[in-house]
Amino acid sequence: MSQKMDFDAIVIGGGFGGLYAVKKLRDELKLKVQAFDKATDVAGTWYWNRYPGALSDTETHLYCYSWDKELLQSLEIKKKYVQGPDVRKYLQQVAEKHDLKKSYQFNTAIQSAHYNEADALWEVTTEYGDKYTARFLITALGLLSAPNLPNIKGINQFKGELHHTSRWPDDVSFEGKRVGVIGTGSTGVQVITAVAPLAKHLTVFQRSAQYSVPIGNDPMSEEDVKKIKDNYDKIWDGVWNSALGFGLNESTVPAMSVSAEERKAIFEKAWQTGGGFRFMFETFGDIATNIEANIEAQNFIKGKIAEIVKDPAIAQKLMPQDLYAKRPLCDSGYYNTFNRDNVRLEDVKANPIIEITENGVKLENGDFVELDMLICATGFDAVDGNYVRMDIQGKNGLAMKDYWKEGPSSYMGVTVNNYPNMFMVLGPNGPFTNLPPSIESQVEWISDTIQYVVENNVESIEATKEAEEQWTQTCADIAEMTLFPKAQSWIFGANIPGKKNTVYFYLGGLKEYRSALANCKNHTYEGFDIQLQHSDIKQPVNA
Ligand code: FAD
Ligand code: NA7
Repeated sequence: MSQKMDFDAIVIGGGFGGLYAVKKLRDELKLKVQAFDKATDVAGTWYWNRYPGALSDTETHLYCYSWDKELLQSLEIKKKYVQGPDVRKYLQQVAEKHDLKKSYQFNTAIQSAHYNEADALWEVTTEYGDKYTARFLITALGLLSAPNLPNIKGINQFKGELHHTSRWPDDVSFEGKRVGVIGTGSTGVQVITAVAPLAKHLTVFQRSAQYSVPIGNDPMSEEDVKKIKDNYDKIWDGVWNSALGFGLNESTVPAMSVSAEERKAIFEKAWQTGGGFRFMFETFGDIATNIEANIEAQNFIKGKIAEIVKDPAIAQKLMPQDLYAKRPLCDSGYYNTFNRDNVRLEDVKANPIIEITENGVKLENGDFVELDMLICATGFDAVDGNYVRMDIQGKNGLAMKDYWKEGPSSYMGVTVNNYPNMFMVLGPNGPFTNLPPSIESQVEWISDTIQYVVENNVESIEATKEAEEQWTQTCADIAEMTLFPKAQSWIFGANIPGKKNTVYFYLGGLKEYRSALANCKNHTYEGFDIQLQHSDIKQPVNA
């Protein structure tokens, strides 16, 4: 015991996860907490993703915390879905109301976190070389947070404006500009639809076509809002007892159990209602698990593309060739955007980008697209990206990027063998759901666990190898029951060249996930190695 302990807990991240962790540990457990974010303010995802069209596709009333009931009642619900700036505003409100900013040092990237086994302390080093120690490390680094910049020959030579959607500056103008967008995932679909009417010309470089359905982002009447606010307890109860946490009626009806006419009518109703998760999970119960059902959904959406897009050759390019088994997308007029005179679609799977030059994009067939601005909507090194980009070392100096070389593993998405007293929010193999309810569930479990540690003379708590392996296997087994691993997407790490294509999520649903957390706690942290403190060891500092 030699090192001084600066804080009881260090929290990294100022998004939904980090903010709630600070609130719980500082205000409820009365610990001395210091938090960091490399951003200059709170909001995490929504601090960084300021591109035009940024929108949550969780409905507004469920893209928030359940625990601040007062804020739920004052929540501004303008439309069914909430725009990026309004999520930012909400998280600002949370931070200000609970005085959370005073616990943060912003504009500070954490470069390393090393576990000192002798002292059972985490030592954290900032980008400025400052070092701090704490007993507990809470990493709320974000699962869609580490940008994936495409490694295309010549990209750095481009003399026009080059933006990644998740590093978007505030003062971008499109007027009179020839804009290119690389990427047609959830972000690409949003930014393309929003930028097309603003730019002089827009070229979309599409590598994989996407299934997308209308979002149905209707304005909310006073009556709609009242109905939600009067029934919030019941609504949240539905969320906690659901698989997806999106507040929808998760269907259990197999698609092929109804007639073709009825199936079409159900799809049509969902198309008219809007919402990607609704379309995939509220229509039928087996679209994500049964190939026949999946093909029916694919064909319905392809039929819509053919109806909407006037030029049949463009419509054909927009029709995906693979399964409808990526994160379900929804949009505010995406396919219709390709009817505009100022929009051109380049299928860069058929005709790849071979180079980016000072003033545009060179394609394999010799075409050259001159651009003033290039937008990379190329996604993220998702889930473990921020973990392996940081220097995290556990027991015996074990580097996380080495430990996870063959794909990340965790126990319940919150803890990792060899990394005692470290707790992750939305770590690998956590639930795939509407995320604020999963974040809340995890932060509450983390807080309860830390309370247990503090009250029971525990020095360190660490997931066992066996528990971690079993959880990872459970995640793999559940994933195999679905069609998701058969589609190439970030959900399985397939979007990053060289990244291990493996399981990154627990697809067993929120309700089951919460019961796994609760069972572990109720069985006095089964699956954990718990070391008691020696008598001379530090006590929590307490603020
Ligand atoms: P984040 O909000 O990502 O926050 C992590 C923070 O950690 C960041 O601010 C980052 O700067 C900081 N950080 C990371 N590493 C370091 C370091 N080394 N040092 C210092 N700071 C660090 N989810 C949904 O459920 N529904 C949606 O509709 C939805 N829409 C989305 C739309 C977009 C465009 C994106 C990108 C994501 C969307 N998500 C959605 C997922 C979203 O990320 C989560 O809902 C949620 O915001 C995650 O919160 P978080 O606190 O875990 O992480
Ligand atoms: P995604 O879903 O990973 O989409 C990224 C897109 O960028 C996708 O269309 C990729 O094509 C494309 N891409 C990536 N690299 C390249 C290169 N080198 N060349 C051409 N095209 C490329 O990320 P998003 O940001 O849209 O969405 C991620 C999540 O964040 C989303 O689910 C929301 O929750 C928010 P590909 O499909 O790999 O062929």
